[in-house]
Amino acid sequence: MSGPPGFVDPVMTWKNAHGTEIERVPDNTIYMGVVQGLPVTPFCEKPQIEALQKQFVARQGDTWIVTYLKSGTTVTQDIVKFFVGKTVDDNPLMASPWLEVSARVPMISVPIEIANTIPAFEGRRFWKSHWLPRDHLAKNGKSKFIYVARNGLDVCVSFFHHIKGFPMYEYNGDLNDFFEKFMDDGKSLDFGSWWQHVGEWWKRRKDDDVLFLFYEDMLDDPKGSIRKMADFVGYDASDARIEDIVKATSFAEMKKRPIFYDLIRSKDATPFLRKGVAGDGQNTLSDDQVRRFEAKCRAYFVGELADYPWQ
Ligand code: PPS
Repeated sequence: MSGPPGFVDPVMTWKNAHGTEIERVPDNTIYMGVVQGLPVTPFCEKPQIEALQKQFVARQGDTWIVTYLKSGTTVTQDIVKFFVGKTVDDNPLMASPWLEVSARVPMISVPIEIANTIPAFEGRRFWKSHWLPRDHLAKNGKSKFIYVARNGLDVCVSFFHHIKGFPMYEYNGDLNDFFEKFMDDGKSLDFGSWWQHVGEWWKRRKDDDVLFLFYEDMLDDPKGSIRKMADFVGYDASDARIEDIVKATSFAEMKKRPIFYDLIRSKDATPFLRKGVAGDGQNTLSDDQVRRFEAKCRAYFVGELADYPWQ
């Protein structure tokens, strides 16, 4: 795997020297880690996750950006970087480190002992997580959570391109094969089932410490969505300031800026910022696949979520 100067490929490190720290999902064609029974991105690491659960000290003003993969995490990270005094060219990934990832990927994560020392900017710190709502993400009385959900059909297609593009997954399947893996409650995909992830956080959507947003609403009404985030974390911004953040974090503007992930994607891969639209899944998957997905939503979700609020 290639990468920027100084980048140590953690997957190869594990495969070569730390094979017991992480195991491959059995009988699977995607290289995946497993930590505490949950399939995780190969970049994640058991010691880091355990340190996060046992040693991380939550502080008043901490906010976690929580998502199932491919649901609008990075654009949310790009938005909140402005809330902690960063400017347009600053790396969004390090303004809200992904603490489940090994600190051996220093462009996106930090060791937990370092995380504990990161000073709050005007009382705020941000972290990224794809973890389910338990352990370090359960109500801890101090942290807040911005949860972003995206239409699962679009997540599925985006996720397929994501996995195809990162050599660490070693995936040779096609979209039909991937769709079946997604439908199989993500037993062999990073962070498990989309239904479970969204469903668990949906139950928490009215809690005071949770701001539940839809990616689709962020596309339709970026100003309103950013204003909600700002109010939620206590970022006092004028309308003009919010307008500036809207402009800077549009798909077109973000695409002009380099993002670390593209440095470690295959040369022929789709870019990390691929399309940035709603409805790609419906247009790409077959009618039968769409029907099966919707039937699973109706069977799994109850109430408003089953009514498909993201369309
Ligand atoms: S990851 O790997 O889980 O962190 O991915 P994540 O950032 O959650 O999702 C990536 C998808 O979000 C799209 N994206 C955007 N959409 C709209 N506006 C902006 N600014 C933006 N930035 C990223 C990105 O293109 C991925 O979606 P797809 O459908 O693949 O294009």
